[in-house]
Amino acid sequence: MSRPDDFQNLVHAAHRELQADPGRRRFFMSALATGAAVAAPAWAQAPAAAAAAAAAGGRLTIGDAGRGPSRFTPNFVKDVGLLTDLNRTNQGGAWWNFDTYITPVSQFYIRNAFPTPRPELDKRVDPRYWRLKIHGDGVQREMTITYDDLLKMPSRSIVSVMQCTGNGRSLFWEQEGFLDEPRRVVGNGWGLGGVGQAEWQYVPMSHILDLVGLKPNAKAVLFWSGVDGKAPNTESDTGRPMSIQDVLERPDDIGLAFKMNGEPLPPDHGAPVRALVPGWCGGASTKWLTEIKISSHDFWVRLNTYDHTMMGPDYPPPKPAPNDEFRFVKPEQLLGIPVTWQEGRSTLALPLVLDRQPDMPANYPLARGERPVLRAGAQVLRGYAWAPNAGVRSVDVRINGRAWQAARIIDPQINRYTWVRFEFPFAPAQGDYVIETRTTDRNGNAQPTNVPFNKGGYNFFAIPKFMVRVV
Ligand SMILES: Nc1nc2c(c(=O)[nH]1)N[C@H]1C(S)=C(S)[C@@H](COP(=O)(O)O)O[C@H]1N2
Ligand SMILES: [Mo]
Repeated sequence: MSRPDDFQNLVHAAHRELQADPGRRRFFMSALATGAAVAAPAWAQAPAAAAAAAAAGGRLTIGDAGRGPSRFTPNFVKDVGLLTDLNRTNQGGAWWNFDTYITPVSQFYIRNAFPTPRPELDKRVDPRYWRLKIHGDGVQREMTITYDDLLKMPSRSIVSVMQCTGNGRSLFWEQEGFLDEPRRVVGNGWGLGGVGQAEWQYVPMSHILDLVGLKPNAKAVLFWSGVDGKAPNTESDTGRPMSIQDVLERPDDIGLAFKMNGEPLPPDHGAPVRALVPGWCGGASTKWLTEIKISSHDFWVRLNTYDHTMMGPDYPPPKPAPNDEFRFVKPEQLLGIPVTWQEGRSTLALPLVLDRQPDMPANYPLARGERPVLRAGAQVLRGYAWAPNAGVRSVDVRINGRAWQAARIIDPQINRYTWVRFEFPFAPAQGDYVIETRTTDRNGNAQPTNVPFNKGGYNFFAIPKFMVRVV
């Protein structure tokens, strides 16, 4: 889509100003909304609500936040204007604006440890030079494959949720009060925007394992990037192992993804090739993949020791064996139980009241402590539910602690890894309401009312409480 230069200049100028003075962000939103109404083409026009909000003093409303103006940063390749800014390397989805079954790339959260590697600065992620080394004492034939080799291999497509295990962390603060030592949760304040659903095209591990020939002693598989670091062409400590049993349980579902929603994998999401481990925390789906090591021993790396592990009194860490392989971590850093499968969860397409969390995301549609506002009268509320281990059986909602009522699920569960959308009628009078949503999976596990403390605030799969004000 071509953009008129003057509009883009306006965006860039405003963006530079914003970076110089983040306090001007709100003003910028208003200025842009007003400017856009005058001259910009339809795609660039903020919805009428945005103009109204701008006139009323600048705050974004539920409907227009997340449909904000373009925002470019050197740390990402895509325009992150539709995402909320958590910090330098993390961008959350605007879940209150989600309405599609497949999340478009422009609305898909980015969770990076470091800035996105760019092919123009780092050959290792340029498809012309990209190499994947597959080796280790658990394979019969080591190989190195190119991007063209990969494209010639048989591939499959799967629709699957990708979720950061830290999604929902805000609710550990807001609902469970884990703000102070000894039970203090730390990490990105995702709200509920650390999740999206895409169609992934991938070469299944079943094919890769046939090529290299698995030895009977194979114990673990390490998916390793090693690419994304503090600066281009440095080595990073990012990768994630899984046991060979975990792969052999579903070798056609786990694989090497090279397309997202029908297009070549975008740089911010791991181009040219990432691991895809549907149903597990997103941290297992290593982006910018360059190495697979299959060994007769276990691997310990950042993402299965002191990061992305359940740490706390309820989670005793595993004990390493003498011949295990350690990359960038020491045995004394095995602090918790690595996060794997994601439990059943649900969300409404409404922003959360964020009152207590340490850092408010920039361009969140609500100020600290503010409730979203709905109009009185009959309406339909909608949301998303997922339970990637078993699939979603049902979704219930309740208002102000009254009886649970079944919501209507509107999408088929085409495989266990997909989310489904649900809706239910809501006809409130003026006042304050708490709306709760609860997924029950096909094994009969329902979302609990709370989740015990863990230091990193992972796996918040308790029932979320959405507070609204009806006027
Ligand atoms: N190389 C690399 N792979 C990575 C990460 C990373 O920082 N570097 N982040 C992981 C985490 S924690 C998550 S949740 C997912 C996020 O994928 P997305 O940014 O495509 O949404 O990528 C995973 N793969
Ligand atoms: Mo993550």
